[in-house]
Amino acid sequence: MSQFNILVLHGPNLNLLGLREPEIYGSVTLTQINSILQEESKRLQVSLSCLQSNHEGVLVDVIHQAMDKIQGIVINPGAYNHTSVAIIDALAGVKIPTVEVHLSNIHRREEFRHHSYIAPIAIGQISGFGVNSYILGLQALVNHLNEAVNH
Ligand code: CA2
Repeated sequence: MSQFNILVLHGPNLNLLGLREPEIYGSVTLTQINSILQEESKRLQVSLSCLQSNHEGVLVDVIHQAMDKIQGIVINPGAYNHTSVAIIDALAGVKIPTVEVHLSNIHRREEFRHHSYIAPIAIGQISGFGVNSYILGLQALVNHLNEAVNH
């Protein structure tokens, strides 16, 4: 196992995945996504923890608690992506490299989803590939961390 501890954060309503609106968000549940990511983390030789919350303050607290323990974050902020200054401030405050992911392509959807508060402080954004957005996001994050160590 490598030295990297990765945190996957899921924002509001993502606990409903696979149970409601499968035409937009697919039929895979959040539990299944987390176990796919655990599998991928073994392949990438990192440790992974996952958390979902419907509460902005809980997400802010968890980001603060990640300081000095977590080397990288994959976040699907859900609707908070388009509203939350508190989450960007928390991520900017802890300075943990972060990748923003979305199941749907936010740029092909309603105008209000096009703006991301998180994007300017993220390493990058992956949007529109369903569950693969998370896998690609995790791979990109671990690549980024490995490159930083090897340079
Ligand atoms: O595409 C994504 O991953 C989003 O982050 C999902 C958010 C949405 O507000 C963002 O614009 C894009 C919504 C998550 C809601 O998830 C549900 C899942 C099943 C049923 C109802 C909601």
